[in-house]
Amino acid sequence: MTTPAKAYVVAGSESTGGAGFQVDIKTFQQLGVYGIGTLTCIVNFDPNNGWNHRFHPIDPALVAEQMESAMACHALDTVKIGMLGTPGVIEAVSASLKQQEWKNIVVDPVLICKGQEPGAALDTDNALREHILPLATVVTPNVFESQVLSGMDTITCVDDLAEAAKRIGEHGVNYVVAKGGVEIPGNDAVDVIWDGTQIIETRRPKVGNERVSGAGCTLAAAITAELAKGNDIVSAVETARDVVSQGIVKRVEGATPFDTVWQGAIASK
Ligand code: PXL
Repeated sequence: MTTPAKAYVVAGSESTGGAGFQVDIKTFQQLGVYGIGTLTCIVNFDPNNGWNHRFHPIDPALVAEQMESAMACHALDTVKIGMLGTPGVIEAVSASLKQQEWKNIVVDPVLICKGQEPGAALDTDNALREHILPLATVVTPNVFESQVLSGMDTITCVDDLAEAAKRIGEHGVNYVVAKGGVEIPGNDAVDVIWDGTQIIETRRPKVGNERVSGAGCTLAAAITAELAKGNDIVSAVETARDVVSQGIVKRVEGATPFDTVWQGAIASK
């Protein structure tokens, strides 16, 4: 018998394999963690229409049923929440999560998916803030999401990012990992961790200036896997950044206009 650490993900499928659920499960496996997953929606990029997102929600009752199976089968204490897609799914996921105790709830606050109605997206943002963020122990916003969640008008430097992280922390999240990515000028991609008392900066040299698909999903999934193994947040983020940096160096090309992260680049841990 084998007893690996287990991590659970509740997220959407992105059918080219470059983001979402597929990335989460690949990342868990690469880091030696047994992955369990629940699908919330399906996103199919359209090759005949500029690779625009075709978004298909999954019935909230079907999401709840998947969560029932997963949570009954495995003693889980660590979960990543990725794209949820609709207010109905958000409410179902929140209700299911509340049926047990969790040590780590890592929320990647995927706010906008192209192809969704702006009005629907706003409802979804509000539902995420109301039902999911209060449950989060870790949240991993990119610059845009940090702006929206902190209410700041602009984030143009690392000090702004740190301020946004502190403000998001006021919502009761234990750890905010605010990602600067390629958005903030400088040679390094800087992320900041707010732990409720201090800001910890983490840096990696930028690998070009192009956004690579799946970087955010990979980062949050790797943090989740490392927390599932019992590691602390700072070492989890550092390992996750190595997974992403090396995965971008060895990125994978497809017919889409952007490359995607290769989760297999880092040696299995
Ligand atoms: O990268 C954000 C993301 C997350 N989850 C799903 C997605 C995307 C972006 O396309 O499709 C399912």
